[in-house]
Amino acid sequence: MKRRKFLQSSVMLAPLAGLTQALAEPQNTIKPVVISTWNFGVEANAEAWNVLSKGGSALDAVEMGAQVPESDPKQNSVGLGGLPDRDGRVTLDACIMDENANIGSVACLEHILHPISVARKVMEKTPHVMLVGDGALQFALANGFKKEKRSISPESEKAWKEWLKKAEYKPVANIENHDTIGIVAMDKTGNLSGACTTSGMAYKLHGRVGDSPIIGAGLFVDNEIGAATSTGVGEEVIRIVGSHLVVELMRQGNSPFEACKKAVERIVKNQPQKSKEIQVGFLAINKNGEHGAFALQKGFTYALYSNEVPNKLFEAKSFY
Ligand code: SD4
Repeated sequence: MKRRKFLQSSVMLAPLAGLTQALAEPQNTIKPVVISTWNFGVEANAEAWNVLSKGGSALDAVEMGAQVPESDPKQNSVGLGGLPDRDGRVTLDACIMDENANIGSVACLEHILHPISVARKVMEKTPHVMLVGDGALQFALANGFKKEKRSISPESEKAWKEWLKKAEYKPVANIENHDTIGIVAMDKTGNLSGACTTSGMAYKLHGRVGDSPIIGAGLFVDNEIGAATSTGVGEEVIRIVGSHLVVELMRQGNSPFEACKKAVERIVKNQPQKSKEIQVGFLAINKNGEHGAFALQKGFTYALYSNEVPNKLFEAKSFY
């Protein structure tokens, strides 16, 4: 990606000086590199970088990074700290994909601290790619994961009880507090992997599954081309098989920024009215380690960590 295009792709929240330096040699592949969604991406990246900077694999890096918000009980959009469904149950969705198109996924999983690691076990230990609900829990317990006694945080329970007074399902863009972590990385050897984990849309119907655990929707990796992930209203991402679309658009020669933008435009084309009220954001890297992001609404932040840009937060450009 040319420097001009890169600058178009994002508005830096940090000073521009470092960035200019970082992009002085656009021909060189930027690796290792990790990017992840939203403000908590900074902490997730730091953990992922611990792995990448020691020569570890992109797969280990994204799993470690995704575990960070999963472990945080104050994080009300990922992991067991997440807001529940309308029945008061915290149901978790996660998936992981490596450089060889190995995939693993869990959906509607309860009582488990690290759904991303269960997804990895599904990938590595089963002939399947996705386990849901009780079956996913059963598999997790059989594979050494602990059933957490408390499966909803006191704060989330309080928020749910408040919500029950009106019981209206009306997600508000960016302030609905259910941001997903999508994290994609390229390691020193040039291999790509990605992970995505969430508690999903707050106050969803019990059993609802969003884009985040669906390979191709919430996450997609093609080791020849690049990797992409998404956040926001999952139904709209599934409708366009968003992350796969972004990767295929990069295959056709689009930069990560252009690919993310075109995917967002597809959502607008499908749902011109609805797209004004909801948030969806895409984040991608290509095989050169160049990155890009684009969202429907303002306010979609993401974090980038490479040797040249040590963990900075950006705000993506948006359609509206
Ligand atoms: C979902 N994509 O369950 C997730 C939610 C999300 O920012 O990312 N919110 O649809």
